[in-house]
Amino acid sequence: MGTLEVARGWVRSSRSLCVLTGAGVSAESGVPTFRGPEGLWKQRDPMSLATPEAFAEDPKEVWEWYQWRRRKIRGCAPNPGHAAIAAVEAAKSDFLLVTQNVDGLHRVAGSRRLAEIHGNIWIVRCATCGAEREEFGDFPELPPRCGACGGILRPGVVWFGERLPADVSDAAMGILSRCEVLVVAGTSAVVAPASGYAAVAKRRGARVIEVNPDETPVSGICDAAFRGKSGEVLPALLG
Ligand code: BJW
Ligand code: ZN
Repeated sequence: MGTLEVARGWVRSSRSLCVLTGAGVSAESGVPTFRGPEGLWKQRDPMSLATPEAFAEDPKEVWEWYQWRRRKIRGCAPNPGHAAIAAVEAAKSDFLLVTQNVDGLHRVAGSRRLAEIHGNIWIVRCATCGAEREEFGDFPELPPRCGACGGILRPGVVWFGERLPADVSDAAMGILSRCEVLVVAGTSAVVAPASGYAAVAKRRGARVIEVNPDETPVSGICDAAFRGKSGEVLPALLG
């Protein structure tokens, strides 16, 4: 297992770097993780709400959950982990941040070369005509309706059983097929396809570094693992 100094050297000397993030990276900003106790809303399991079936059955209830989360996230700011990722991007000619997070905090922190593989909670899309726009405010009535066709708007996120958008999925596979170093931070690594990304990079010889207070299913294939908070470890690792 590499030490922090050794892993920092891998990051520094890499020409091609990929950072894969999950909800843990936003935890220190106050955004509840998906599978942590704070993620529960009215005792409902997020796994049962983040599905097309739940939305088809009760769009108002699913939207109430999203409105609750949008309100929480609105009060949150990026933390030093987000900042460290944005800063290392500037130092690399080949770089991609692949994030499962929908909160938009990476962009607020300054990240520009990023693939939001599970979408973005501030985007709304018409379930009928597909019209899409950014909306940061609250909706007075739920579910919100499309101004163009009157259809029901949905959050611009990827639910269980839905395909990832092809452009971001291709971009992620592209960087995984060429990066020298992959840093995996703040993800439980249980949701496909991102749960397989570390193995894709590792198979072709990339160094894989994990940052997470807990072990995960990908810990076993990592070349280095740092069991701390990303807001503390990432500035030291990427700086
Ligand atoms: C810290 C920290 C700190 C704490 N610092 N770290 C069997 C049945 C049905 C489906 C499947 C199945 N097997 C596989 C599937 C596919 C399914 C899947 O993987 N399911 C598994 C749960 C079993 N995947 C999909 O359906 C995906 N699509 C797909 O596969 O399409 C294929 C297809 C082909 C052909 C036709 C159709 C489809 C889509 C997955 C979409 C996931 N969407 C969500 C919701 C997004 C919208 C929203 O937010 O509401 O994305 S689910 C949720 O999980 C969210 C997250 O991005 C994602 C990952 O979670 P993440 O980020 O890892 O967070 P947590 O909470 O799990 O972990 C936090 C971690 O942080 C922990 O490890 C902590 O230790 C750590 N931490 N504090 C650092 N300070
Ligand atoms: Zn419409």
